Amino acid sequence: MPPSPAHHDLIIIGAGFAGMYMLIRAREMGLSAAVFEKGGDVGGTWYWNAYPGARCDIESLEYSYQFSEELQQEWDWSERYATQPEILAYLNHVADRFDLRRDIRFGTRVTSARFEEAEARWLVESDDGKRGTADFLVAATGCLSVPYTPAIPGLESFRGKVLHTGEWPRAGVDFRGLRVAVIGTGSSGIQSAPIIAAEAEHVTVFQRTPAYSVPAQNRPMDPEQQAGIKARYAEFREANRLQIAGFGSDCPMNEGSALDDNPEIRRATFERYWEEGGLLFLRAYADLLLNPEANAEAAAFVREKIAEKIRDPETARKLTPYGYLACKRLCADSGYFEMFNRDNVALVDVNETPMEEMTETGIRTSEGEIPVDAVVFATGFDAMTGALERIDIEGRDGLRLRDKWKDGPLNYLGLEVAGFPNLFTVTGPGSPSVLSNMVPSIEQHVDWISDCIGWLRANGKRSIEADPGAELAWVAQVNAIADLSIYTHCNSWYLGSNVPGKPRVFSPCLGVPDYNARCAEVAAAGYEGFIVR
Ligand code: NA7
Repeated sequence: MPPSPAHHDLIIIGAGFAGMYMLIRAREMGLSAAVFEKGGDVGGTWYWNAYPGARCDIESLEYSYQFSEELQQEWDWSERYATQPEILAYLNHVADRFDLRRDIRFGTRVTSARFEEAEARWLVESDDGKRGTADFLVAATGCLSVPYTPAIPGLESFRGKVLHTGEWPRAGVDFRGLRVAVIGTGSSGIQSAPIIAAEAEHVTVFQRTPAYSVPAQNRPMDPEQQAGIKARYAEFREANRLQIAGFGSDCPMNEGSALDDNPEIRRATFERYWEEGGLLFLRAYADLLLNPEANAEAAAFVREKIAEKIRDPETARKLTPYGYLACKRLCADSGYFEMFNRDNVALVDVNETPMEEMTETGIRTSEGEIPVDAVVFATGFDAMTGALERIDIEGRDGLRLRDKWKDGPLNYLGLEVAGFPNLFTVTGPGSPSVLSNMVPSIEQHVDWISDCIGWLRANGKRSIEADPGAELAWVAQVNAIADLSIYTHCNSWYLGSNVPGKPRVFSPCLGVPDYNARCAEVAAAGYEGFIVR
């Protein structure tokens, strides 16, 4: 007989921002916890997405933990927007400082988790044969952690390098002398292509949808600004919690409508917020994401700005974005459009010139073969639900999560699912997650989960799960709120529509302050909307 698996109060899946903080909180509460992590070290998203140019689009001073005043005081950021290596260094510092690695099993991919009703515990199994049982299972599996690669005929026959931005080789890639194809023009393609083009012999960008992008206006960290924020960090964090997406309090939202200003004032306002850079541009007017006409004004402004940067009119035409601004996540770039003025960069619009297949030596399009030595897939992720559905999660009465979610991710508050007692999802579908500053949203969830477990223990309860009625109402509410915005009017990964066959349901919940208030109210009311046994 195989030995009984070790039992813990908690098993945590994933050692990124979420899993690491969950482990810290569990230890503080005196709970035993084991973390199962697929990667070779901590970092999650910031471990895997090590592609050239990877950078956060939320400012460093906000995209960081706030649970420890000492930690936020001692760490210095070197740039306004941190690069992937700097964020990973920060997470390594956190792992060292709190001695986290002793409870993390690296290189361990969880394959299944089964709720054993008689004992009210979860049995977790992994691909390397490690097993464990726990009273509570916390999925800290990330929102963008399963890379999506489109099925291109002939891909297996290609003899060059095949890379995905979301699974970048740890040793890096030497692009010198190579002809490279970059497929995809979301954030990852837009960040990586200019850096690759500066090194490679040639880059061909394959674009399906031209991206709206606003220059990040990245710069070295101003030491005075950093010291100023550190001097009022708690107050700064509180002010950010009250922002619609949980960040940006130092760049206040212009509360008016874009349609109330005359064209001169509107233009001046857009110019001002353009200079702020990146996602902060969306704070130019409060109705940009709500009113299609207001959105059209901002979109026209961005299109004009983009056109000014590109010398070749035909290339400019192809790169001109259309449709709603920021319906797909707005990109923050550093020299993306300017890159197309280089002699070694070409653009293929796959709507006009479809990719037909990959050959041994390149990509055949409707206009002939483009020889390449490396292909970089910047084609995104099976977002929000992908990582959870890759694990064979079996709840009560043999119910499987991937069956339950076949028409979309039913959940309550993005925290729990009916039929899956004591399974918590950190920044799960149904919570603000990717439409907010992820780090404070992670902390809010981990704190809520910790308080919930503490409350269950204090009250002699064994299990908690979402009430089926509450989760139906919640998913309807999340989608009703999204329907008031422009977000449901395009094909984006927020809706799951980037992955063929995935049900089209809007997953993230818009509006951090209301969401946080709701979570607090529910807890204060003895976990209303949950079944507690
Ligand atoms: P995204 O934002 O999902 O972007 C993926 C890109 O890949 C996007 O431009 C897609 O075009 C394109 N794509 C996907 N499939 C294909 C095929 N078959 N052919 C051509 N082009 C394709 O992923 P990212 O990694 O860039 O960014 C994810 C998030 O990470 C980002 O929003 C930030 O939050 C950080 P489409 O637009 O679907 O036409």
